[in-house]
Order: sequence, then C-alpha cells, then structure tokens
Amino acid sequence: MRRLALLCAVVALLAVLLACTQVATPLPTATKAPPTSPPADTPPPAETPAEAVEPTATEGAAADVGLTGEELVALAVETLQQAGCGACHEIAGVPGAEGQIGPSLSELGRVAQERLQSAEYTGSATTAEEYIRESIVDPNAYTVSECPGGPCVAGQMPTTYGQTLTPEQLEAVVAYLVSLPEGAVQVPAEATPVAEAEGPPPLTEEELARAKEIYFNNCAGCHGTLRKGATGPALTPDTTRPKGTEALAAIIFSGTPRGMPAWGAEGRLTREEVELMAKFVQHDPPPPPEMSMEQMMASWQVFVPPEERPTEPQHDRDWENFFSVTLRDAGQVAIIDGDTKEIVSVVDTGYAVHISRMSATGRYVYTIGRDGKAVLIDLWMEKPDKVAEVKVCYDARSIEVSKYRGELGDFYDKYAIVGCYWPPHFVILDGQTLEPIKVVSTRGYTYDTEEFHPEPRVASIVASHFSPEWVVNVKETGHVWLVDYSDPNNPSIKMIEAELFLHDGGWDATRRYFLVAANARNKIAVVDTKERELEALVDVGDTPHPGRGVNFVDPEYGPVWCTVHLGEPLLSCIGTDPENNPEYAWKAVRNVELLGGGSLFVKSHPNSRWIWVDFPLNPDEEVQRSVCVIDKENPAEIAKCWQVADYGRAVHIEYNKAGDEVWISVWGSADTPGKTGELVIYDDATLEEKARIKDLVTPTGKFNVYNTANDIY
Ligand code: DHE
Repeated sequence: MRRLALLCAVVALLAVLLACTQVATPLPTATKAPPTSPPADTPPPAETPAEAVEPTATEGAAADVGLTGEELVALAVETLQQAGCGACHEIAGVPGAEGQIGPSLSELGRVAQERLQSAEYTGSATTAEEYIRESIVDPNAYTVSECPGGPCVAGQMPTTYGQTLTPEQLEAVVAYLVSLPEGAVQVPAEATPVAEAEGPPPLTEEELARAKEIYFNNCAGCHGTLRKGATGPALTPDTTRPKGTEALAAIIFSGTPRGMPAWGAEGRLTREEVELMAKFVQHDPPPPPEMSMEQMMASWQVFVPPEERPTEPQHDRDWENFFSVTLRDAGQVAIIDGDTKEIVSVVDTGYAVHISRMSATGRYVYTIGRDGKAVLIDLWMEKPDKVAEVKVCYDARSIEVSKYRGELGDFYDKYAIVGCYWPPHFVILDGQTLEPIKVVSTRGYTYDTEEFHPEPRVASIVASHFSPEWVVNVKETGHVWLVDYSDPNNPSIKMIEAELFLHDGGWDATRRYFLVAANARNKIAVVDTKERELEALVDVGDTPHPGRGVNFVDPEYGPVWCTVHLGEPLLSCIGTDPENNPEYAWKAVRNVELLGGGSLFVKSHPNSRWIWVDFPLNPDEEVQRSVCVIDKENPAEIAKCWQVADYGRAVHIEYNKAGDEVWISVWGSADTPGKTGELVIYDDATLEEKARIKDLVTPTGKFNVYNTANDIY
C-alpha cells in the first residue's frame, strides 16, 4: 500500500513537471516512434489541418501503448528505477540514478545519433529508438568504448531485460531515453529512490544464514565484515537500498571494471545466490562474534613437541629450495621440491589458505587460512608435516615471524604473529608451538579525522631487520604500527600515521624502507624502519597492488621499487635511494604501460634480467591467462607477453632459490576435472617453458623457502 501511494505521488509530481518541461523544450522529431497500423475497420483519420502541432515523441509513443504522455514518462521513470538502471548509469530525471559503471544516459537521444554514425558501431539499428531498444534487449550488440571509470567492459550489462520488462515498460523507457537531454524531467529535491523508501527486501532465517556464509567467503575481504568498505566500496544499507535489488544483482552478476569479479557470469555464484546477495546487502550487517583467548587455547594443538623434532634434516633434499604452494579450495598446501619438482608432502592447513611465510632460518613454514587458522610445518621431517596449529580469529590474511638477530637479542624462529580481519586484532604466538601469548585489538580512530572505526583490519605484516619489531599495517585507520616483540606479554607499539586502506607491500632492496599500498587512495606509504617514521607518501596509479613488489636498478633512475595496479594497466616504479639519487627518491619515476588492468602481482630476483607481471583480475579471459615480462635494461616498455594456459587465471609469480627459474600458478576451478589448476615453470634466461606440475587443486600463492625467509624480490 505504502509503495503504491509513493508511486502515485511520484507519477503525479512527474506529470506536473513534465507538462512544464514539454512546453519549454519541444522533443526532437527523430524521437517519434513508428506508428502501428490501424485495424481494418477503423475509419480513415480526418485530414490533419496544416497548422496542427506534431505530437511529441513521448506523446506519440504513449498513444501507441494506450497511455498519456505523462503516464508514459512516469512509467519510464518508475521502470528505470525498479530495474536498477541508475546503479550503473547516470540518467537525467530519474531519482538516485547516479551510477558510474556504465555510460551516462542523460543525453542519450543526441548521443545515440552520433553512435549510429560512428564507424565503431557494430549493432544493426538504423534509428535512435532502435539503437536504444537494441542496447536494452541485446546489450552485447555493441559496447560503448568509454565509461566514467575507464574502458567499458563488454558483457557487463545483463541480457535479461528483454524478458523481464513488459512491452509497455520497454517502449516507455525507449521513448523517455530518446527524448534526452531535452525531455528530461526535473528531479524534485524531496524525491527519494523507490528502493530506499521501502526498506530491505524480506529474507527468511535460512536465507540470511546462507547469505552470511556467502558474504564471509566471497565479499568480506574487500568490503569488510561490517561492510564499511576498503578495497571495495561500502555496502551499508544507506548506499545499497537506493540501488535496489535488480541493480545490485546486475553488479554482482557482471562485476565492475575496477576489479570486482563477475560472480554470476563466471559461474562462481548461481543466479539465485546473486539475487540473494543483492537482497542481503540491503539489510543491516549482522554483528559477527568476538573471540576470546579461551577459545583460541581450545583450538591449539601441538602434534610434535619441539623436543621431539629432528635436530637435522631427515632427507637429502635442498629444503631451502622447497616451495610451499597454496591449494586454495582444497584447504591444503603442497610442499614441492624446487630441484626435482616432486610433491614431497600435502598438508591439511585451513580453509582457503592465504599465504605462507618462513621462519628466519627457513626451517619452518607458517601458513594462515581465511578461517584464521595458523599451521606450523617442519621442513626437516622426513615427510614435512604440521607440528602445531591454532585458530586465533574467524577471518585472517597475514602471518609473519620474528627475524631480528643482533645486539638486542636472537629472535630467530622464536615468535610469530597473525593479523586478523575479524575480530580486528593481532595475536602474538610462540614460534615453536603456536601457543597464543598476547591478543592486541586494533579498534581505534582513523589517522585523519580521528573517527572511531569498529573494524580496523590487519593487512600486511613484515618483520623489521633493524630491531625486534613487526611492521603491522592497520587497514581502516591508516596507521602503520611498529610492534616491539622483545617482551611479547608487554609489547610497546609506535603508531605511525600513513594513509587509509593499507593493504600489501614489500621492502626496498636495502630492507630499510617498507613500501605499502594504500590502495583505495592510489598511494604508496613508505616507512623507514631504521628511524621508525613515515618517510613519504607517493602518488601512483589506480589501486596499486604490489604483492611484495619488485626491486631493480633502473638505467635512468637508479634503485627503484615497483608496483602493479588493479585499476589500470600500469607498472609504477618509485625511486628508493635518497642518498645517491635524491632527485628521484620517493617519486614514481618510471611508468610502464601494461597489457591490461587487473594485475595482482609483480616479481623479480636480483639474478634475473626480467620483471614479471600477472593480470588475474582482468575481465578479458586471454589477458587473465597471460603474463608479461619487462627487460630491466630497457624498462620503457613490455618486452613480451604470452598466455600461460588455455583455462583459469595466471596468478602469482615466484622464483626458485637460484633465481634462474620462474613458477606461475594456473588458478583453475576445483570442480572441473582436468582444469583444476597447475604450476607452469619457465627458464628465466630463455623464457622457455621447462615443466608443468599438473592437476593441483586451485594453486594460487607459492613461496620459495629461501627467498621468503630472506625477503628476496
Ligand atoms: Fe591476498 C597477500 C589480502 C584476495 C593471494 N593478500 C595479501 C596480503 C593481504 C591480502 C593483506 C598481504 C599479506 C602480508 O604480506 O602479510 N587478498 C587480501 C584480501 O583482502 C583480498 C583482496 C580479498 C579476500 O577476500 O581475501 C585478497 N589474495 C586474494 C586472492 O583472491 C588471491 C589471489 C588468491 C587467494 O589465495 O585467495 C590472493 N594474497 C595472495 C597472495 C599473497 C597475498 C599469493 C602473498 C603475495 C606474496 O608474494 O607475498
């Protein structure tokens, strides 16, 4: 009832406004819809007097569907709102239609004519009306090249509107859009988008539980458990409800050019799941549980106590050249011998294992899963296996070890730290047993506005080489915390103001400066771990995502560290040598255009001639499966690109210990036999393929023991 009343009010208001608009601005004649043939028994129309006024386009189209001009416009506006078109497009006259994903439709009547005449047009329309109708019912007939956020992505607009809109709705929308810009109705200041006024769509208890699970597994990483946004935008009801279910479903189904995967189109969620999530994000985020030390202790298990572990390696393999390979959807890591390429052991770790880090000596592998479970693997065992595990949160991404040995003590293999997404805290663990020692909350105030944030998540963590400290990057408050672990029960913390939404990063070649992406701010924050202060904030491209980044000596600019970007096809290299090359220090001096956006990782090795980049989040399948190399001697442009596989995504690059071999993962699909994934190994000197380790279940990150322990990249 409430909704009907609201619609009536909108229609009435629009009718009044339309009347005013039409008097002021006659619609272009090109917008007139073709007349339908009269029935055979209809008497011939009276001759039109010479001075008779031509009906406007909307009036002509309205007559065709038996509506008045006002009713037709009201129907068009209502349809555009309910179909959620405004979530992706800006549309003049439609309340809340301010989307920036697709092209603006606010001048479509004029623009359609230009597009029809352009040599690029690939559809079959010959008039503006036909063009608009075609772009609604067959959106893939032609993809406009430029969208507000960059190049438009083919296949992004749903193809179902031809079935879901009634013929009247379709004709009303076509007639209204073809009348733009002149025919735009004024949006009254008090007009609210339909969906916002209505509240969230109802969900059963069962649906809520399912949606919570899907959200946690797929969405929380980028949008936050409380949906306040970070790498992805905020998804709180004030931002989602105005978009409405259809538009949200369209975005979830098709993804966005700024890196959101096409969850539906790629088959990762079913149509029903997409719709469920579109409804779920219009509800208030359900509060997730906290986790106590008691719960952590209850999950803690030591399978082999330190005193029962070998005192020397129990095999003849070069364990420093082992790789710990994440088998993401199997909840396992494979320990692979880098010399023989044999799988030495497969260890059950945690759900969706994220990364591995090695102890300072390299003997132990520490893994962290998205379920917050940390696992310790001993590489000296005859068959490497887990010797301890503990769950310290519900959602985590980072783990690191103590790496300081010097005047202040020997902390090799002594402690570990897990950085959690939820609850927002970090936990210091015993490095030999994983017994939790200390929990520290990261809840606090943002560095810039000093506003309380309930969910500041721990992103990357690295161990300082200058003091017994971890560099802990707190995403949502924009602080870099230097956490002294020399007295882990009483840790002192220095908070450094940096930039919002800190994510991943790596060391410069001297391992004094840590460079971390503030990815939603398009900046790299540089922390000096010797002086224990912020050194610089450097502007780079759209959404930097370096992994650990790459170091090399640029022929023009001297030592640089580089990052790739999610949001644009760009490698940006920052000067890192303030002593000998001060004019280039902390500036993005080298920018190299890449094959596409959607890069996640860049990697090199001091012994290598090449810089390698991947593109796993690029919407184009061929690009997703490709890698490129850039010659360090001639870094102005890409030297070579190629496809690593004919399925999946090529993701994450890692060198062997000698730095003469490169390993790349093909991230397949766990339920597609033969295409679950593999590792492709290249000779770094010749770029020739050397080997494939096939039939691995969704391999993603892989970490060479020696390079990871020694921070070599
Ligand atoms: Fe990662 C590193 C967070 C998605 C593979 N990822 C990191 C780090 C963070 C992070 C904070 C730095 C850890 C450190 O150095 O201590 N990753 C996140 C997310 O929040 C995000 C964007 C979304 C999510 O839901 O998790 C995300 N990451 C992914 C993936 O989808 C990847 C490709 C596959 C996977 O395993 O899930 C992926 N992330 C990796 C890898 C690293 C990583 C391989 C380590 C890179 C390295 O060379 O050290």
